[in-house]
Amino acid sequence: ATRPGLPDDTDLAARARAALLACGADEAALAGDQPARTPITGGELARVTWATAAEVDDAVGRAVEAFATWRTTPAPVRGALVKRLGELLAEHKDDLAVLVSLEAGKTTSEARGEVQEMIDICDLAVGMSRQLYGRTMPSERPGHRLMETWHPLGVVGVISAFNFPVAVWSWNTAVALVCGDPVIWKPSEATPLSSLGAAALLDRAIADTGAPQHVSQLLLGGRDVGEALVDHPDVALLSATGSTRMGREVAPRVAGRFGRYLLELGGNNAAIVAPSADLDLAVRGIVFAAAGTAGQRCTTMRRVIAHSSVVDELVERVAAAYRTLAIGDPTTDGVLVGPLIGAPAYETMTAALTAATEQGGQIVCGGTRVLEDLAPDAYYVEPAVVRMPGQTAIVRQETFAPIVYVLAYEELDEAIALHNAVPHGLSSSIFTADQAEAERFLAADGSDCGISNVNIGTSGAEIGGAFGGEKETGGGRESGSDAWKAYMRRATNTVNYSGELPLAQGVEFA
Ligand code: UN1
Repeated sequence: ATRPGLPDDTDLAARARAALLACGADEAALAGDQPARTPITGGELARVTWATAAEVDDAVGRAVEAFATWRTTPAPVRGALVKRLGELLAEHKDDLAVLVSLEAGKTTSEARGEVQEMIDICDLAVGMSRQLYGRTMPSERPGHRLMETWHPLGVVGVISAFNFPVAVWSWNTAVALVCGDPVIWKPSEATPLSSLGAAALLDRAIADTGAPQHVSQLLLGGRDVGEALVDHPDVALLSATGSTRMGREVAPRVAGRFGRYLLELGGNNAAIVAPSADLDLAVRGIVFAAAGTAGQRCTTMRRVIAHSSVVDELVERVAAAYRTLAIGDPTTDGVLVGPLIGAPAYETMTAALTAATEQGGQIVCGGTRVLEDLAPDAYYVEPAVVRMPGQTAIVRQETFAPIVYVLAYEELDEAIALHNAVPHGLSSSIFTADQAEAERFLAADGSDCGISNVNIGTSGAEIGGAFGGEKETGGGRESGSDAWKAYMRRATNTVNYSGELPLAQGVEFA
């Protein structure tokens, strides 16, 4: 049925199919029995085939075989594959963005931004393919050279979440590939078509550059497939993005087999708004970071800690901006807030708002479900602003929905203490015109997060820096800077060209 204000399911399914085929995905991939849904209406887009846990072993076997060739392929030649992937992503930016919008519910601009992030990491990884530097250090022995070499690590398993259905895979994959590692990808159950589209582009790049076919494999499937990757002894690095609860299960299982893991878990990201802050800037930064992506980024701003001299005005202005946000079909021009991913997300949000009220909070605006009459199976909500009397239990928790809690402070020390008094440590920011305050926030006794910003919000990090966080965020780092080291193994080499055999530390053995 046609729903005024929301597209109909047949139209969405047709758009998904066209985008997927344009990316080069095989039509046979759509002949499965597992429904792929869109949060825009709750309707079905297509049916896909899931792998079973038993197939994971075969996939890992194929990846191990590909590794034998790939690890000795010169890194700049590996870079050529990633360069081709970047070109194809640029060519099919809109196709892939359509799939991301339809499956994750992102606005067209945000979905294109996600694909741009993929193109960016490809560019960075191509450059890295001619770097991957080891160091040389002075040996204490004459006629000796001491150095380190970075070698490919092995098979990388990537488990990704619905909210960045393709970018997170690309951060891992572009870097892993130049580092010489084959990748097996288990995406979120909620976003199979986006992953089929992205994987099809990489398959094309592999064919175009003559790289080994199985340096990239996609396994759609449920929890059992993810678990089989976690437990497989030949998966050298398991990179997982998702909830802290998931990470708590994954980490000990991978560590138990002495595998490596890289975790990108939740966040309870906050901004401190100081008395000197430019409030225009702060309001815009807060609205994008708190309400954008319908509050479903791991970097979403979930707390604002504002000085008592500005908190009332700030809340008023943020609430006024919230009331103008267009909520609805994220593929329509002008809409800024799309749907939540599904019913459980909506229930969690409602429960959090109830708890916040019980804990003394006051809902300033938002929290109401909208468009229910048009699409009973879709979950659109007005982003909420909640004033809290203190940092109560619900405020310390991550709720993956557009709720921002506002607290007041008097002294910066108190604000920083509140800021850090949550289990997660992903992203953070301070809005201030006072340089000393900004430096204090970035210092060792300031924000305890992996990402700390000044005068911008918590979300929307660029790929050039290392991305990730501390504490219950899991400690992993992906993307830029030296995050590539997680995908390689280091060998320390001592080369003796002296013709003698002096022992280190002055040891005599004769
Ligand atoms: C995520 O939400 O899982 O910093 C990743 C950002 C994006 C990545 C978010 N570049 O908001």
